[in-house]
Amino acid sequence: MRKIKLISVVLGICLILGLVGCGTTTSSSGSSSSEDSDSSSTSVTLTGTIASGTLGTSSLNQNLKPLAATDYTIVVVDNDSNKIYNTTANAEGEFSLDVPTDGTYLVSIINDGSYLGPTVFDGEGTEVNTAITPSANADLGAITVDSTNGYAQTATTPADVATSITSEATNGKPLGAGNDGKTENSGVTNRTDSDKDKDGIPNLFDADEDNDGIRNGVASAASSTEVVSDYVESVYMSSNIWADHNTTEGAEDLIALRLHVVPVAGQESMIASVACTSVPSSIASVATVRYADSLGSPTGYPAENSLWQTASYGLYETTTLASDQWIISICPKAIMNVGDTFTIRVTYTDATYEDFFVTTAYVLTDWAKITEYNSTAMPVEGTKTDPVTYSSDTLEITFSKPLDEDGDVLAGLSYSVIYGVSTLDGSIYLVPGSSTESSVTDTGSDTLSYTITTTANATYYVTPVAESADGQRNGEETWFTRQ
Ligand SMILES: [Ca+2]
Ligand SMILES: [Ca+2]
Ligand SMILES: [Ca+2]
Repeated sequence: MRKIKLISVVLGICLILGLVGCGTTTSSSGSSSSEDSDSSSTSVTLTGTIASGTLGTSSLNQNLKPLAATDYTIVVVDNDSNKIYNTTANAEGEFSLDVPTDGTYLVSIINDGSYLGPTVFDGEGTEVNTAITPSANADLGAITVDSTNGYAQTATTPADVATSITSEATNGKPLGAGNDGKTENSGVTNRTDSDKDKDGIPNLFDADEDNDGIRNGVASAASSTEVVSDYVESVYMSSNIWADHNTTEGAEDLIALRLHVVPVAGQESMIASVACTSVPSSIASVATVRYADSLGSPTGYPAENSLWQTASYGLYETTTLASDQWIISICPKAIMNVGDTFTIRVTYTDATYEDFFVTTAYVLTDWAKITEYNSTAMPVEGTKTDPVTYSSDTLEITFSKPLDEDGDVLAGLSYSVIYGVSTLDGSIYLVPGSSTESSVTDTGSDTLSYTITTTANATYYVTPVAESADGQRNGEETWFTRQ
């Protein structure tokens, strides 16, 4: 009897807003649980060797060489249950992973905190096979990983290739390879598989799992948000950006990115510790710890502004929230990328653990900002120390939408405007303790407008807000004084 550890993954998407963020956050999925299984009858062992090379050439094997680098993680998704199994290759690129017999599995590679791509087992041209159904121990042999093209391929076709699980491809390259699945492909009919839009990228890591042009988590929760675990209810990322008008800081310095691990109610005491075993290389050495009262006074929380790396990328149990969770809030301090992936390990009191993955589905590079008021371009004035002055009865604001990593409007967000009368504290106008938030219908235009009825001799706090389904909010805070 061997113990098989199922691992769960979560895909997050991060969000972030723009921040660089990420984009989405999300959460995840996954599965898992630590269960005892009789490996002799219910599991098979997958082995193989990760090697670097260039795919899509006739001399596939000529460039093969074992990867000396560690931190290549092999993530196997069960196409029926979406359960996740993972392991990390050794310095020679070798890996071994036990999975239940006769499951159908998609195999992905993560390297250095970023989703690298799926594995192709057979096929060429416009359709390739991206899954295996091993009925016995299977040596997948050399798996060439092409980080430039964003996918991997076995040197030979495994005997147990799942011929029914295919991905649309171009010259043998899955359509989602190299773009984290975010490219919208025409002529695709979705299915119910773990790669529902047939671009080769498992839903768990696909920035747009249903190929509708809207990133995971923006308009609705990703399918991978549900975690299957005896002890963990959900794992997700959240973020927001509240920017000062005319700030010179970039999104990477403004974003507040939180990772959350929520235990199953009543199972809190089973969790011994939570920490990331892998974080995106873009932020690993520079991200700093944020603090806010809303974090719930976590036990042992690191010092504000300290490097998260110094705290070994830990998450901390809250003590004052309605229900406890493990949490960390960070400032990325560097631009993140779509596909950036956090591996979050939850270690239990019996020393077993489960891993969950949270992946960035979009990165915000701009946030909701007022561009005009009463048909006048927004000036440099408008800050808490220097409000814009106007004299009409109403204040009509026009605001821009957040942009993604490609400089395009991030589709699918919902919009609102927060406003309220601000009071002066010394030389600074405050964010009002009581305010109104009104939704704004998205007309489809690049900018949206909203009109506020105002009274004379009052100063207003006005912030346009862009919000995603998974709770990311961002906007620029401005102040207006009606004379
Ligand atoms: Ca996709
Ligand atoms: Ca996909
Ligand atoms: Ca979508």
